[in-house]
Amino acid sequence: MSKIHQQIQWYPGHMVKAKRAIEAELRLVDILIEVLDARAPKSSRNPDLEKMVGEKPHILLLNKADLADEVSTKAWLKRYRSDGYWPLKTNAAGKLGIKELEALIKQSSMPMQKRLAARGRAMRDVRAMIVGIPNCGKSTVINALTPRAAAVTGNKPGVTKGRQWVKTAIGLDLLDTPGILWPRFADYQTAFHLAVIGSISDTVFPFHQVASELAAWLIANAPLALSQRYGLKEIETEPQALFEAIGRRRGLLSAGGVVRVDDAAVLLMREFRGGMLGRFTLEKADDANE
Ligand SMILES: Nc1nc2c(ncn2[C@@H]2O[C@H](COP(=O)(O)OP(=O)(O)OP(=O)(O)O)[C@@H](O)[C@H]2O)c(=O)[nH]1
Ligand SMILES: [Mg+2]
Repeated sequence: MSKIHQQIQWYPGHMVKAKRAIEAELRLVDILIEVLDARAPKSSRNPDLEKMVGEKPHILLLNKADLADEVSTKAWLKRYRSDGYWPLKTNAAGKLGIKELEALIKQSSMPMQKRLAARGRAMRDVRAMIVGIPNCGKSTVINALTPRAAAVTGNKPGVTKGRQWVKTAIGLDLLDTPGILWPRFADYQTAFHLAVIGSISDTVFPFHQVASELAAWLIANAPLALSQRYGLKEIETEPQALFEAIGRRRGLLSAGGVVRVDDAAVLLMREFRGGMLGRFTLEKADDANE
């Protein structure tokens, strides 16, 4: 844990730079679209943005909603709506919620258009920027909003390096920006959640530690899903014992018949991330008081 804290210390300088860039870009746009990961709606949000956005509409996309628990997603939408945001759930990869997003962009930018009209000026394309932590689906959202594949996607943090404007068919100009990291990253639980959803690389939060934390979380919160997925009659109470049980069930054995625990950990993580154990949200909306 202390090692992780040390490594996390490395990020603030990085963050300050990203923050300045976003501040400058925010001046160019009418609305902000912040992409969250619906599995961690609190940890994947950047609290600094709130002040930076000012009066501009701030859309919060609970993306990857297909992997999150539906009841939790509903609770988060309600909470964020009551906090004054424009929240919406999406599954950008499956192109679900995109029509709703287009409607929300139009709706939230109406006051801006009305102000233009009041000054005798014509309606113009809405300018928006998409921000979010690494791997939350920013490029996929942009692709879903544009007729042709316009932004490069990839399932590892930090794929988008450059910056580009993307024109859409619905009178919207989008600015694609690189993902930014949560400044309260120094909080262990936040770092763990971000690591599980694939926003923090293994060099910052060692894989075996993330897998152990995830195993502990599943043992406490979803024992039934574990027993169903891996055909376990009893659920172990320790992560290492759980990896052994999973490894044995899946035949992950070395030549001497010893369970390959590390491979079992990789399997659990991959299957969790792929939604094979079910749909889970790591954070509860009513715990979100800051
Ligand atoms: N299941 C699911 N996967 C998604 C969804 N949206 C995006 N993905 C996947 O998540 C991965 C990351 O998506 P990207 O669009 O590249 O994410 P990004 O935020 O642009 O990532 P960086 O540019 O690296 O910061 C890809 O494998 C996508 O296919 C979604 O709604 N549901
Ligand atoms: Mg990207």
